[in-house]
Amino acid sequence: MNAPHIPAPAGARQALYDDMHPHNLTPLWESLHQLVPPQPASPCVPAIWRYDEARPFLMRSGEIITAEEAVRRVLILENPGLRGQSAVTQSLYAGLQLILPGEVAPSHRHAQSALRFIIEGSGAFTAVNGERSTMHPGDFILTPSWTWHDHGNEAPGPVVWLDGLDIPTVRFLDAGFAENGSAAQQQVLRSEGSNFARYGANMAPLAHDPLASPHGMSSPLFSYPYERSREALERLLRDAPIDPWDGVKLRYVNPATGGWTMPTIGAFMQMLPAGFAGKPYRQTDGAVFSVVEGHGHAIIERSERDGSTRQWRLDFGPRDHFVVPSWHTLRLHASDTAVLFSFSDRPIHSALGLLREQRLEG
Ligand code: 1HN
Repeated sequence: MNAPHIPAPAGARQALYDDMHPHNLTPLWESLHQLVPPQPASPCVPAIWRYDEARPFLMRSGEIITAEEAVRRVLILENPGLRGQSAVTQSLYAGLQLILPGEVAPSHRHAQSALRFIIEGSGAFTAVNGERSTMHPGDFILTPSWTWHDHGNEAPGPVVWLDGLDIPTVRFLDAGFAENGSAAQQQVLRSEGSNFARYGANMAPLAHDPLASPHGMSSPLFSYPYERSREALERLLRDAPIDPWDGVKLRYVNPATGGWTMPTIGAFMQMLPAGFAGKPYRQTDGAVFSVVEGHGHAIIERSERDGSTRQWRLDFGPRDHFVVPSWHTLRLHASDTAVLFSFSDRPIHSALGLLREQRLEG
């Protein structure tokens, strides 16, 4: 839809707007073109959080508040275009969480789905519905909607991870519920690794009923170790053709269905060979990237309605985070072999028939 020029309201028009305003009525024709834009015009903007800059603030937060007092000691990665909304994109939340030796982040559950991606340190754990999973850098851990979860650190050093949640989506739907556990830590009901033994070996229990799963619509496998993901990517990088847009990119799956790991958040890991200069692509799902290994840069472009283009260059290294908003063109470059974790709202776009993707030659 092109925006025809509608002059500023005057005379009888403005009088009508003023008179009906107290009756909660407003004219569609003044906002139609914003409501139905010809292409996504996100208020979300490309941004990067360099770990070297964020880490000192995180460690300072460790000196002024305990994990228990904070409930979750997290610095929110707030999109510069969405300040005050606790949002990294219009639909997603991201934060960096710190847990110090001996600390506990108490047990609770909520309608929001969460993922953890481990950034620094080893030996803390997340417990999900009575089973602990020890954290190592690069591990991907789920706490699906309405599952009990708490975190603890029995290791000698600080542990930091990236939290990804669907908070803005659940807020938009007014579907948020939450409950605190009766004790700070859940009782351990199963030995560590039992969910991996059941679902992580390309096999599944005969009796698995996805509809009766305590993980609901999410994967019953809740911890995806980095070494397994990395090994797969490294092998494909060596032995298979490299995708000109993505390098080698895989999505994390629910092994019981082959679908997404959670209904609202999709997660991915990719490896880019040294010297990779990716072709440009854009997609409707806005994505958050966490750099695991290697260095490179992202060229992000946004085409404005007046035909002009804005461009960002984000130089990244290990433990940096950056966000690529919906329908922004992304080109990835790697100077040395790079591994990138990312998550987005792709399952929502896909389920609603709204997913669009363009792979460009540029
Ligand atoms: C939450 O439960 C966690 O469990 C982290 O670690 C961040 C942000 C908002 C609401 C709940 C966690 C969160 C959160």
